[in-house]
Amino acid sequence: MPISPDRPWWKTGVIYHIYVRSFADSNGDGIGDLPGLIGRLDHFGEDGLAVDAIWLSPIFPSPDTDFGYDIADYCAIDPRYGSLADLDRLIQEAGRRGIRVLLDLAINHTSSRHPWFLESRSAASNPKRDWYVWRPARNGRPPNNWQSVFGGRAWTWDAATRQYYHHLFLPEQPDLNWRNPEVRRALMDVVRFWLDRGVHGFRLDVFNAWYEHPEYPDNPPRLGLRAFDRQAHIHDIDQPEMFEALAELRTILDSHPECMAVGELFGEDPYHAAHYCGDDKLHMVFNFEFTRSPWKPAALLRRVLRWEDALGDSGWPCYVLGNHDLSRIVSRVGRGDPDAHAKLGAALLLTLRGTPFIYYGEEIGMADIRLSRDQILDPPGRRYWPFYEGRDGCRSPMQWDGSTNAGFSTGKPWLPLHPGHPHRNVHCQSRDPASPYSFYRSLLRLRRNSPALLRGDFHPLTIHPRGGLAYLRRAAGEQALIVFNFSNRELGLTFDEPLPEATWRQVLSSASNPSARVLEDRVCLGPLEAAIFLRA
Ligand code: TEU
Ligand code: CA
Repeated sequence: MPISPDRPWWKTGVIYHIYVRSFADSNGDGIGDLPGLIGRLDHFGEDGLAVDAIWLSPIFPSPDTDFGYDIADYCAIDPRYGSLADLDRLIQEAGRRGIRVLLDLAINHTSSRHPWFLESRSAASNPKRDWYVWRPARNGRPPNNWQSVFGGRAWTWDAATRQYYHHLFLPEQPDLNWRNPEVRRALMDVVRFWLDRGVHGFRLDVFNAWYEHPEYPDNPPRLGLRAFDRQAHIHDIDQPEMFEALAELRTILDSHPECMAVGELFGEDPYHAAHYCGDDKLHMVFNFEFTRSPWKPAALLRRVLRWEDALGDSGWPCYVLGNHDLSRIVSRVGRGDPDAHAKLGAALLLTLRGTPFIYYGEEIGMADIRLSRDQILDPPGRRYWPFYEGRDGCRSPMQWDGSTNAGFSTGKPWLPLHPGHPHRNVHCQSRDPASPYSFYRSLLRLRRNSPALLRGDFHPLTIHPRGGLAYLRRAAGEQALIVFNFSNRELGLTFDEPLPEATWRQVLSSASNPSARVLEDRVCLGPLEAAIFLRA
């Protein structure tokens, strides 16, 4: 196996996703902020998880109709989160610990209160009119059949100027018109602004929706539950102009050392994702498969193999177990001990070939909160309740310790804490060697020092696994064997091919009393156990 010692950090590193609003509040207003986060940086340093980068959900000024994904100023920090000086300090303090900072860029749309939109909306003759997507009515009706992701039409009528404007999300999130060269220039300037300040890159929100078809045709019908899903999105997303824009973005990124971009692909599929990855495109596109897959070895492996196949040599795999839009992993998977599932998830996330993203709280096995109807703040949750409770469940405050409000805030948190916080928090778990947190820490450390886990290939040992999963990561000088038991019973796992003959040294098990053993023709595992073995 060729291994290149000079792999870029984003291929060997681990990225931690922070929903800033819910992470650490310094001033008691119940909303997490940058000074709070700076105060918690040791969580990521050498004595903590030792991750390579943190990605911050949007921290720009925003009316918060969609909690920061409706941005009213791209080159400032929302005062509730802090100031530009706080961000500079964060970059510096994180840098001292070897941690890079990534920002979240939502540049498909702005807030309807962004000065650009206020101007654009002010008159059909305004010079910024064309910065957004304005269309006349069609026979007194919207310009076409496009739907909003969050429900209803993707067009809102502006009575004063007698035209519709386009919004893939809320009416408060009007889509920018990327076809206008001034818009594209302004947005690339935003990218430069943050890179020059020292951030190491971006997570790009719904990037493949930047362009729409220039003639705005109807989308063709398709089977689906919601109106949005009942059409094939061939004209409102994935337009060919994307590639030119990504090439420009990539040139800017490459002119700053070690910078990267990971894209959130709307309606992602591995082959679709692969089109957007490469040297003149994005570094990575999120793979959300584990957030929907059955928690079963065959289903998980099938998804891993499909991405490995699709990405080939030009793309790079990455994995997430959850994010701020989706139910948390332990609330979604399997029966049995949630801590055991949290550790199985960690073992999978951190040993596959690719870049792992940890969503805050996963390291302590945090679960979703349940909200009553009047507690729901998320717009789609309010619209579709009781069929859909929205996305607030996975956004509850980080559970740091046993003090007031779990050490998140001295004031009333913007969302309720999970009721389990007195017993499930970083402080408790850091003293318990059997906790998910301790497992994450050991595994992250192991990974950091293992050529096989950092650079090895991916070689499954069972093609149609049942109950358990086993694969090798093979690099020059070291091989790792990773085995999982997804069932609640003891398991003897046999392989489709013989295990390479060697003495395998167990270096980590997720069980407090490990039963994992490599025998001649199989591996034995305890219930819900994951284990890692190494050989030279
Ligand atoms: O998400 C895009 C997106 O597709 C999700 O909204 C998804 O459809 C939904 O969460 C159902 O699970 C990104 C951001 O991650 C999200 O928070 C924003 O609301 C959205 O873009 C608009 O900016
Ligand atoms: Ca605060």
